[in-house]
Amino acid sequence: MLSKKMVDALNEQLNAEFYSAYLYMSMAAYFEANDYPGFANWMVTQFQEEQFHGNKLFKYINDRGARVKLKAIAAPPIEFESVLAVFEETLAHEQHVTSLINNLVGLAIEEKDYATHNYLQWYVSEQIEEEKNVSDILSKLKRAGDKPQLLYMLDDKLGQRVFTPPVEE
Ligand code: OFO
Repeated sequence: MLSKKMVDALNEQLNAEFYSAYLYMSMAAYFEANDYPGFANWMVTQFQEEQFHGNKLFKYINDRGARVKLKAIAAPPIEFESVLAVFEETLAHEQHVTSLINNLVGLAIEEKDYATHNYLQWYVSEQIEEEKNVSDILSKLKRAGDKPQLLYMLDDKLGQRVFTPPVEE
């Protein structure tokens, strides 16, 4: 059985995942408004990934016989300084989410909740991927600098990203 403290913490994380989804949709809207359909597509795919992360937590809390309690989702920022600034904010956000996951793992260890500890390992691995994906894009953006042609090529490439739900074990 999950402790009350753990249920509250998992519900907080559920909210954080849906906030991430909301944040990335806002970034997609910014890109759409600034004629970067490929970057917008990448962010919409990220939105779908975050929904998947949230849904996975929803299922776990229910499977353990606890109660999901949804809270208000904070409003994300709407305006951004540049393409580079958006991806810098994305990396900072993912690093923040990694710290939230690490705190959850810490709580699971503290409470000797080995089932939740085991369950959270999926998120630990996922965060490595999340940070790496954004870091790779940031390196390319920095190399492209303000050369419109390179930016266009990167936009085109990121337009090919599609969401593939991970196979659930
Ligand atoms: Fe759910 O990983 Fe990003 O925030």
